[in-house]
Amino acid sequence: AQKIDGLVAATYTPLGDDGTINTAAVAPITNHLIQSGVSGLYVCGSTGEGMSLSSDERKTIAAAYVRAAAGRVPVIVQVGHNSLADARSLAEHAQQIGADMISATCPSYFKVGTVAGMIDCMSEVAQGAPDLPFYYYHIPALTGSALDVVDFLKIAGDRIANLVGLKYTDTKLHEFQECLELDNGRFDVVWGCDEMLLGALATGARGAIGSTYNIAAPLYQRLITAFREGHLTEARQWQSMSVNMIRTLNHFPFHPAMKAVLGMQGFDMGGCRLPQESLSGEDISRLQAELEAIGFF
Ligand code: HMN
Repeated sequence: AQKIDGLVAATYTPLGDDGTINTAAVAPITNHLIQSGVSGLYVCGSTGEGMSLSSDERKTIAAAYVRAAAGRVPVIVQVGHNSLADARSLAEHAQQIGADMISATCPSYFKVGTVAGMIDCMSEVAQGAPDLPFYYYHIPALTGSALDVVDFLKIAGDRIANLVGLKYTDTKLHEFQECLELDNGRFDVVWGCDEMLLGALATGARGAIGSTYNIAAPLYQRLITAFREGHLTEARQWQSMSVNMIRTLNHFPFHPAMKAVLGMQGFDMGGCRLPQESLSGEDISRLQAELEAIGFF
């Protein structure tokens, strides 16, 4: 089966001044990301504000990214929704429009109580796109689900026909390693914490999905090359640059700040939807000055 390799950008959803989705901005950013070396696009995740969009908007954005990618890199559509019926219908849509893979968070208002319950939820969603590889999206900090992900994989692997792996967005390298090593590496476990990419590579990661690959893919490419060639000191320097960059972005609401940086790079993504608060013009100038001060620009 196709696996996720290299840097996958968790894409942003461009919004216009009136707050509606701006599909015209999808093609230019997609071309730029592919030119800067990303090997895939992850659409409508946390970064893409999937949870703040209506299902129709999610379908429109997913279709726009699939069209813009035009088969050059795989597109993974995040279809998680608190209504499992809606999640399933988003999965069906992803398959219809020719997306390459799907991924889904678990329901998160009422918490999933048991591993068996989690498998029931996720198989309901995965069945919507039976022909596509399915990646469970493990992001406990945002879903609030504290179930053991290793236990989930152990059982779900035989119960959800198209489950191929996980997007692992937590910081426990030992748990990530367990997932990678389960059943002789049966699962494709993709790393989701950009500021710890080097640690994940050392643990065996092959692919990573993240937001900051939108603005700094070349930095992370250099990190990966240095790591593969055994230049650990250099790899650490690139990771340290990423840590500094993310610290600076976190002086502001993170995703609105990321969209502002894309604006500075020539890609107008607009602001974010509430509850994420967009940056004022003054904030944007301050962010730019702070990024210049750490040598990002
Ligand atoms: C997505 O679902 O859009 C992202 O892939 C999630 C991704 O793992 C990001 N996590 C969150 O936004 C919570 C990271 O890229 C994160 O933004 C980065 O490590 C900076 O902290």
